[in-house]
Amino acid sequence: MKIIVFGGDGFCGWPTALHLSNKGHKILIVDNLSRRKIDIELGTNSLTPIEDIETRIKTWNKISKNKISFYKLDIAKNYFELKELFKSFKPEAVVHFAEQRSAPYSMKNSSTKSYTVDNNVNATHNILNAIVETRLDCHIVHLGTMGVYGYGWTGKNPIPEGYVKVLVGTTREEKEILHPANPGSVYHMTKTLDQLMFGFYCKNDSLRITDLHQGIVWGTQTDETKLDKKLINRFDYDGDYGTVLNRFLMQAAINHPLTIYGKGGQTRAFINISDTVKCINIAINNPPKKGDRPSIFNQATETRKLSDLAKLISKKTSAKISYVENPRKEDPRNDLVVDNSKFLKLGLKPKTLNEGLMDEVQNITLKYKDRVNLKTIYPTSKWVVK
Ligand code: NAD
Ligand code: USQ
Repeated sequence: MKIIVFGGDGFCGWPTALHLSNKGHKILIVDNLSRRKIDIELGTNSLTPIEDIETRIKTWNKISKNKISFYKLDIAKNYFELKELFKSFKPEAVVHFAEQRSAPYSMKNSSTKSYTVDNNVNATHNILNAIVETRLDCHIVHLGTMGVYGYGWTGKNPIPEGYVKVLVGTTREEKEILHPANPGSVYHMTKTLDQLMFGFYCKNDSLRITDLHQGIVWGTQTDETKLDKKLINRFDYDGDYGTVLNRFLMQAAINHPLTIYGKGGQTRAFINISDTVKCINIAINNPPKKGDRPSIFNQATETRKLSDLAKLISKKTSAKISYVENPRKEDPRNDLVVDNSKFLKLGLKPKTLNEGLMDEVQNITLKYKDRVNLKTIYPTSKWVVK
């Protein structure tokens, strides 16, 4: 299949491009390299020494019989160039990772808020527009987030995969609707806007769209990125882009106390990067039909309370735990159970936290700990403007 991976230089996009290439697909990566630019803006870096995109691709193309190509483009700003790209490459599927994905960065100030909205909404809408205008039969696989549901559930019922049944009015008419949106940051809000655009374009133009509501991704390497050291994936650890579990693993490696925000009563959903790439392959192989509503999968394999997660890592590594004033506006505690039966039924065999954590510490965080910029560990973005 011919597939464009938008955002294919990023943390999830790069290993996905390699995995899909390994599966025999013809891959074109499209990325504006904005993530690398933001590292420079924030004075931080990937913990792992990542190569530039040209070297990455040259290295892969030496190893693999299936070649990957790269096109540098800001898809939020250059609609006509994007449309021409669709016309010339004629993808049968696209995977859309190309959004600003950090909640703290999206809450930093008015310009990062506007940038996140402009970038994410326009990137998604331009892809939809281009498929309609070029009349290609192209399946969109989009990376959404568990955060669109919010964290208001009691844990008595699992979060359903995208849609909920409701009884309306005095006649108690049954309807199935998109799960109510309850975003916790400007970034998460853009993902709820994406959902509305997907619903509209499925209804109006019969586009085929799969939206993957992904949990927090942890880990670094996949079978493909391990094949050569120049293929290594990025690992974010700073206060804006570092996600909680990878941050804890990096902190344990440098003997820094694990930074729990608040008391750690927040429960979140997690998935290992090697399962991310497998889920995307499964989604590509199981597209919805034309005329269907967006197909939604919960792409998460386990849920954990942050205090339990910190204790687990502390037990394995002897790291200390610290409680930091929470810079975010979020409930101090919540329970969370997630229905992920669609992926399990399609054959996903999840990698659990218990089996992967120490491998990550030994092969990544201890190995590269000297690259940590200590100044970027604590969070600086605050949710409430004072
Ligand atoms: P990332 O920032 O590492 O990668 C995103 C890539 O998209 C970057 O390479 C960036 O340069 C590119 N990009 C951004 N805007 C672009 C534009 N306008 N034009 C072209 N390229 C553009 O992020 P990631 O962690 O790989 O996340 C990928 C997707 O998965 C995001 O949409 C994110 O919301 C979603 N997701 C990530 C996680 C996670 O824990 N990392 C969890 C759930 C969902
Ligand atoms: N947290 C800590 N200590 C830290 C960092 C974070 O306690 O050092 C807490 C936060 O307060 C929050 C939780 O950990 O309660 C998760 O924070 P995070 O930064 O790991 O994840 P989040 O902001 O939700 O965003 C990440 C990705 C985003 C993706 C989302 C999936 O950056 O792109 O959409 O995970 S989900 O959370 O399931 O919506």
